[in-house]
Amino acid sequence: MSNEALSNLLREDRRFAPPADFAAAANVKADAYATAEADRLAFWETQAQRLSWGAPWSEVLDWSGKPVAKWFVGGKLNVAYNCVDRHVEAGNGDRVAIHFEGEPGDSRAITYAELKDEVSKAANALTELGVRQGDRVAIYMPMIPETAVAMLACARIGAVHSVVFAAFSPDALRARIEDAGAKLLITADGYHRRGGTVNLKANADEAAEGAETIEHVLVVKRTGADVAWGAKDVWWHDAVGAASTEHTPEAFDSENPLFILYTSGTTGKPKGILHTTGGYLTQASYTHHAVFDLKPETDVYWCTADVGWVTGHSYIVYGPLSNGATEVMYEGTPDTPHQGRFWEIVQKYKVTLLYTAPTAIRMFAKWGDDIPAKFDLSSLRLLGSVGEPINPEAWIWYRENIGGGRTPVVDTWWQTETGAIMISPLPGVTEAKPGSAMRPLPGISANVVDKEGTIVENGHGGLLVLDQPWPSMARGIWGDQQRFVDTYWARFAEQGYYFAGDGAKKDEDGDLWLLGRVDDIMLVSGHNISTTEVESALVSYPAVAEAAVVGAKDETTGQRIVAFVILRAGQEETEDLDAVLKAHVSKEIGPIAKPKQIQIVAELPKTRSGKIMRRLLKDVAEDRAVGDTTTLADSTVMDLIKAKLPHANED
Ligand code: 6R9
Repeated sequence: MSNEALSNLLREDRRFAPPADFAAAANVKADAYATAEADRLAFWETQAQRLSWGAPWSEVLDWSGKPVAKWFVGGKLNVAYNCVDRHVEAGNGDRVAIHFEGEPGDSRAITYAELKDEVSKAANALTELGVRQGDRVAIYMPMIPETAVAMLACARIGAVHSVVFAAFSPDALRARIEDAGAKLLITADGYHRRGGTVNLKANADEAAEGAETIEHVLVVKRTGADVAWGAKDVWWHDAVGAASTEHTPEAFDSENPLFILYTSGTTGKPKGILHTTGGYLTQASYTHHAVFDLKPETDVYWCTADVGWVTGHSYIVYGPLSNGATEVMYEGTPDTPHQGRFWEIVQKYKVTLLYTAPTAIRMFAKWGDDIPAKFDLSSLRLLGSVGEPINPEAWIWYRENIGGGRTPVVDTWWQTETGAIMISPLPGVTEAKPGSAMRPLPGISANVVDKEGTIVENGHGGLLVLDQPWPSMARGIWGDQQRFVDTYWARFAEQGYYFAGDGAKKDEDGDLWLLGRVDDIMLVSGHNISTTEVESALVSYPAVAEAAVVGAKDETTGQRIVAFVILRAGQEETEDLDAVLKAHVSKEIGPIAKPKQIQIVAELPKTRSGKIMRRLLKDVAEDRAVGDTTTLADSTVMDLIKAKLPHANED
């Protein structure tokens, strides 16, 4: 960044207060902010009491080993007991925990009593296969209930799971197995995807082949496809099927590792982010209760993320299950067999709380308003968003077309490293602004600073930092604590801030607007301009569904703004569209932010979790060979974009 702080360009005056009945019945009210502010540690101590502990803690936070925190020091708990058994003991064994919907339309409802039996059996089977407290288990699984069972079974015996997204390659899986030294791999024969089946076992075999630490491969039968069978392979239905439903959960130390989750970051070797139990579960549980306002007796909650991402860990498995939720789990894609599939599922299960990503919302907007309009979505009472900044227009589209213009929308900012939601509206309290994640949650503290670490005034932008420890913070990078310090804590070592890597601004009221990754910020004629603001201006033009903006080298202005734009279904690429869009951005946020070049494209390069990979677009805009595309969800996308932009540097 240049010395000037991030320019504050976009204005947004729309406000959405919670409906009165929602506010009146909300789980968390406005007083929570003041309570937490008065005594942050006492506040978290209260939230930890949401859980059942086997032994009490002696100290809430030990921060002497900074930046590695210990929360609820000396406390003991069993995560699986908290997510399963205690709901059965409380008399809720007949409540459905998971409504599973397979892509081909098969479905299963699993109650808490059944989940307890399955998790207990799996825990016994894992023990039988030699897995002990502290051992690492790699889980390479599709979106099926056994994945949650496998994770909970690890937690139950104090083993550490490392879930690897099922669409990752054998090489990526092998690298993660080796880094963690996993001794067991849990996988499936395959899964249903876009009307076909994927042979997951073949990939798992290829990965396990060279991975010497793997002693056994436990295989769930999902598709029934023919699979190769080796000496280490064990069928889940044999090992787990034969195991006893009796299993006594042991209470483990609050800092016992729960999971490793690899994030690729922008460059280099994936980082194995380490999370532990007591603090993690406390914040996952509290934030799920506070942000989604879950009423376990009546709500049906659906988080559409894949369990291979942190969102799946915290808001499919640990948050909702610790709160006794009834939730939907869907195996497939949103457009199989038709583009209304999500809305059909909402209608079928009468989903009340829906949590999805901006990339999906923009895709639905692109497909057209008429698709959700065909379904009864009146059960919905709250909508959530996570993963990227949500453009104000996408926020409005979501509220209007999915939420019927009545539901609160919560834009939730957090990271794999933060473990749980950090910045979000409270749905029964906050008067939300479309596109803003608003305020840190009660008990959380964040700020925006300039590159020297000085806090910026309201109305200015800069770098988002977290200036107080929080319960679900990462405890390190597996096998490389120095990298943990260097990556997150070195930049503002003097102030002791965690630097998240994101740009943000504080508006005139002090509310926070996330502006994308700092690496993506553009420098145009001496002004730091966020990609998010220009993208949001483009998306606010009715014909535009999605936009990605990059700064390309420019001899006169330092960088020039190049935009890649996807149109909504049925919109034609008219002669004057280029000029119209440039004028629109100019009017919305000012001439400085006007793109020099606009390309209409059919798709944008995205990671498998749906984040736009601007780095690759920058390569195209600067007319050089496109860099590493291994984390791209669809490798053909870049060819299509390059074909559309043969001479990127010509204006
Ligand atoms: C949960 C998750 C983390 C990065 C984060 C930021 C972006 C996530 C966001 C958001 C703006 C939001 N991000 N939520 N940006 N508004 N509501 O996505 O974790 O995969 O580790 O990504 O995602 O850039 O730093 P992870």
